[in-house]
Amino acid sequence: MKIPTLLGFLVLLTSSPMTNSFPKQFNQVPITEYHHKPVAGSNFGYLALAVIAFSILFRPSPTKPPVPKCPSGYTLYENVCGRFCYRLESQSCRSFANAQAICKEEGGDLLKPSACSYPMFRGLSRQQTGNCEDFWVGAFRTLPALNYVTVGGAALEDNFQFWGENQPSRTVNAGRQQACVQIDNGFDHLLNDDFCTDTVGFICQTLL
Ligand SMILES: [Ca+2]
Ligand SMILES: [Ca+2]
Repeated sequence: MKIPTLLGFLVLLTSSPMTNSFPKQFNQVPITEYHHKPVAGSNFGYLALAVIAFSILFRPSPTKPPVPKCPSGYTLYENVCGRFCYRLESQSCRSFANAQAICKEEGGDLLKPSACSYPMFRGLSRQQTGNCEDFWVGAFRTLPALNYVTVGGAALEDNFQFWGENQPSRTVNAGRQQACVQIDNGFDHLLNDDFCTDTVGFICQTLL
């Protein structure tokens, strides 16, 4: 219903009643009495109708889902690959353990590697011009085990397609001691297992 139409309807409802107050024996009622004679109960009914009409017109719109809110310094990541918040640190380079501790203090953990979202984070890492060129992500192995696991405890597939050339190097000489995974500038921003004590950048992730 259009606003002018509704307002007209409401004015009609809340004005002095006419139909119910029309005397059955019109000729027997003085003009002055006709104009001022109240009719018990009719105004209350009209008021109730007006309230109903207002409640229909001004009823609250359906509640919209709350806008996701990321922690300060974090950016919302949202597409078919997932929905979470992330923060890439490129100024303050840290060891794997220190980087993970910072992410946990901020309510999350290091970014869990995902084949679906990796291209975006690879591109983001490539754009960085800060102090740190490589970036820890949430995958590691506990020596002397050879299998990498993610921060969620799930296995990082050996066929993860974003390992750098000849990586992981866990079975090759010095590579045996490389147990933490990073996006490595030296490998075209693909994954490399490196020494956990190296100080590099890192990517934190918090779930919504
Ligand atoms: Ca490196
Ligand atoms: Ca390596």
